[in-house]
Amino acid sequence: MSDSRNVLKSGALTRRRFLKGSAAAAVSAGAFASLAACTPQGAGDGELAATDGGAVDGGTWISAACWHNCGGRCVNRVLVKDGKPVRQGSDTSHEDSFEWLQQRGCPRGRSQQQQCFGEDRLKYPMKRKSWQPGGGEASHGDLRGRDEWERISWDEAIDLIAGEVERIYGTYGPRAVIANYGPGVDTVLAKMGGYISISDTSSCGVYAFNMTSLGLPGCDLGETNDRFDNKNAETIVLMGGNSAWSSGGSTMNNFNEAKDAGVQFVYVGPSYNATAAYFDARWVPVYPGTDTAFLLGVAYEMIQQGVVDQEFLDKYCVGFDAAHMPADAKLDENFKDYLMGAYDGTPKTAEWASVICGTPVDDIKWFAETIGKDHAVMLLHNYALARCSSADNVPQLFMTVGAMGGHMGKSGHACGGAYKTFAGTNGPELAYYGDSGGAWVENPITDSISAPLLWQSILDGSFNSTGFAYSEEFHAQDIKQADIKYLSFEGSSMVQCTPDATTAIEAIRSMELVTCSSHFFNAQAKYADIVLPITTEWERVGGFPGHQRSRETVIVYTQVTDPLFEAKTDQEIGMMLSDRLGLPTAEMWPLSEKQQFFNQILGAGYMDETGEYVPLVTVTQEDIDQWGCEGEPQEGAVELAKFLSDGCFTVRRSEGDSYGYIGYADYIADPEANPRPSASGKFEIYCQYKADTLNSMGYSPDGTFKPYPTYVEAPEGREGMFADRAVGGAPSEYPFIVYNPHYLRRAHPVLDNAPWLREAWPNPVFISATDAAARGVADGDTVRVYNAHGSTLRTASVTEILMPGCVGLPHGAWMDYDEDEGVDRAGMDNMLCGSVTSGMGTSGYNNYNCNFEKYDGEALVPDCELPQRIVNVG
Ligand SMILES: Nc1nc2c(c(=O)[nH]1)N[C@H]1C(S)=C(S)[C@@H](COP(=O)(O)OP(=O)(O)OC[C@H]3O[C@@H](n4cnc5c(=O)[nH]c(N)nc54)[C@H](O)[C@@H]3O)O[C@H]1N2
Ligand SMILES: Nc1nc2c(c(=O)[nH]1)N[C@H]1C(S)=C(S)[C@@H](COP(=O)(O)OP(=O)(O)OC[C@H]3O[C@@H](n4cnc5c(=O)[nH]c(N)nc54)[C@H](O)[C@@H]3O)O[C@H]1N2
Ligand code: SF4
Ligand SMILES: [Mo]
Repeated sequence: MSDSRNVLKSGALTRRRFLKGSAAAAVSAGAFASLAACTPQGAGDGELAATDGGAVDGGTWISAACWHNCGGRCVNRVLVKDGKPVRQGSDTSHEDSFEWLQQRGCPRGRSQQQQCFGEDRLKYPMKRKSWQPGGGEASHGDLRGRDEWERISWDEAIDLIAGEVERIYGTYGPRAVIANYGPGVDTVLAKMGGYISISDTSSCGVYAFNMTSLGLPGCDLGETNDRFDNKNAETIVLMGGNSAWSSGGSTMNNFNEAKDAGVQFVYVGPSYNATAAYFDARWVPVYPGTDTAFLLGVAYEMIQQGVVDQEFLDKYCVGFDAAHMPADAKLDENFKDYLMGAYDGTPKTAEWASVICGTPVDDIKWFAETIGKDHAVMLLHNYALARCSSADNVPQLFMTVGAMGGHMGKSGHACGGAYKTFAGTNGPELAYYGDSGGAWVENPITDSISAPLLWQSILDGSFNSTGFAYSEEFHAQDIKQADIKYLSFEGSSMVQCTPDATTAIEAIRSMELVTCSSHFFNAQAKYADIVLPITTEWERVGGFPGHQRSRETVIVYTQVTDPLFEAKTDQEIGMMLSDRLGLPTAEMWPLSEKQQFFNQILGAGYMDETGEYVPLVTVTQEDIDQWGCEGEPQEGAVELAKFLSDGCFTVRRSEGDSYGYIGYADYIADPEANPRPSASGKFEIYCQYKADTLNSMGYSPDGTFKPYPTYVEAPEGREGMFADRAVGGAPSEYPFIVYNPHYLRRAHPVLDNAPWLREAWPNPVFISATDAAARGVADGDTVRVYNAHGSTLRTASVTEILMPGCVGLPHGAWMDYDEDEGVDRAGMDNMLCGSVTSGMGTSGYNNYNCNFEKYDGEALVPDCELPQRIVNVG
């Protein structure tokens, strides 16, 4: 809430009138977030003007996609009249209650019409004017990002790409290509011999490591409790995270019973954000990237206060103390003795921790007592703390502290991930959709580049290939050569979302070919040579949003309009390119998009009260004939037409129903019969695999990681705030830690261009009142935020709810780089994240250092007053 307050304070809302009928409380925390009706540049008259709140006669409500990677996965519905959207709404399939939650959308979802029908949609295939096929000089690579564009036909576009793909694969081979598992062009590239891909720890940060080696489930999702159990806790700790801003949908509602029951909430992180405020949480401040120091102080104090559940540790864990070591231990050291200072002479006291993490000593001691063995506590972590350099010990230490309190496998207790749609509930999926039956072309090349080193590796001509984040296979440093000539941007925002934007521009300019399929002239398109316009999901046959979804709901969407202008689907593009290259197109895409969707519907199911999975949708022979698809009629819980019109099916819950779930209950009940997936079958507070693997990968000096969790300094981070890295001494050149909250205006960069959202959320940089005063910066001033990696401009939002020493630069703003001045004007986060990594090749977005100053150039105008990026090519 408080972050929103600053948005209000920055003054932009005063100019607005609010849209009648938009859901002001759609961000589930009831943040001030609202959909503003001001029509700045580019919102246009025409179709969109019809949504200004007036009455509508007639029209039909249909379900529509909200498909981007915000994690919300909400129901989105559109009132369509004469083929145009005139209203947007959300879940009306049933009345909302805690038992039967609606999956309501947020203002981003309700602005999707500005994606589909946006004036800035890419309409035709385009070619960068100076680029010519053939490589070398003909590419005029240095003009990428500043060239003019010309319209070309689909035939020309496919001919040009096919010719270049043949030339590049023929001359240099597949190792000259980087792509990222996109569904069309990248599928063709996989068939041509493959490409080097990217290993990115992205969302889950260091939890993208092999968590099973510690005894945790993959990424530590899935072993907290069902939401009906939250009220049984005395205390719920939220470590990092901000569901109110960045989970959307209904996840905050999972805690409503607990909130009403008076459960105490505690928020641990650098800002007292909207989520903390919603729960009236006690704030325990920590600097970004220093959670291990904080938790070590907590662990030490738990021992001092005698609140450790020794019995739990002895029975379910290895490595806490010398008497309980795993069989494969090579080092005669254990966690407890490390805490006591046996190996480095430094006991990890609250006082020791406080210097590093900035948490007051009394807060650390209070926290240790609060989460002790005599209390019912849910320790729920988000992943912001894991998206930090050198945070690789976070998962093991969080688990250790949970085990010290005995907080696993019991009602009212939990220890694990709370993120996106898993925030506040867990257990087996109760509703799901079926398999599409589509084919998958394997990329035969298994080498990958660590995302934070991507652009530098391209320039260096070599990279370290150590396995894939989110897999269970990691290996030792393995330096490979690569002379990259072709970059394919399809379905990911590589330029925007990968660290080191200034190096990205240089690396991209060294290519012979860059292709991009996109809806808009975003950073990927801007720096490409050939741009292919793709349909939005509103122009496709319908589908199910991927990514994580609520355990109780399956969401579906239908087609809103025919494809606009010359946009095509990824599959259509892939098939055209494949045909032109003489590849076996029918093998690669054996099914139509419609049949794939139909298969997903037929395969959809839900869990009935007896625990059986049964078909969800009733499909008749008439339906099958009408769709013109293959399939057998079936009986389900809901008729096809109703399912598609509702946009979802949600399982109705009740207190004490058969769908309840307590994480780790089976292991706690019988550890021998239900071992954890680690080498010892237990929670490994000493994990040999962890240390051996991390130390061998070559991103941190060998020996950095112990088999038990310790505090590891980050390359920048807390120590980087000080000259000579001496904490508490003189400030360094970059004396702040910058972190990147995921922001309400957009999902990553997607929707950053939507006029209503630009108007509603101005995208400031958050600066603490203390630091602002010290630098003479007032709320609303334009500031330059900079470090050794880059420089960006934003309007300051000066706030009391951010720890001094921290700067919050929202994630995902569309890069607007002024090459003459060497400064980005959009507040793009990856300007300040450099080619820095550690541990597992981690993308450590949240603990870079920076500085800021009042900007002496022209003040920024609000983003919503800037013209939209429209390329006029005829
Ligand atoms: N500095 C910094 N960087 C970060 C983060 C941070 O906090 N700070 N966060 C990180 C995190 S957690 C994540 S998950 C990543 C996300 O990084 P990405 O996954 O790269 O980001 P998205 O924008 O979701 O990428 C989707 C892209 O596909 C396009 N698209 C949408 N639909 C379609 C379609 O049907 N077909 C095609 N071809 N394209 C489509 C969208 O326009 C968009 O460009 O960013 C990471 N980067
Ligand atoms: N609106 C919107 N929603 C999104 C997205 C989006 O781009 N926009 N992206 C989606 C994706 S892919 C992801 S991964 C999620 C990310 O969702 P979250 O992980 O919740 O993301 P953040 O917004 O980075 O972090 C939230 C809070 O964590 C705290 N924090 C930051 N660094 C640290 C740290 O080092 N330690 C501790 N203890 N706290 C810290 C800060 O208080 C911050 O407000 O959001 C998803 N939802
Ligand atoms: S939270 Fe995400 S999925 Fe839900 S309506 Fe908003 S943008 Fe769409
Ligand atoms: Mo993410």
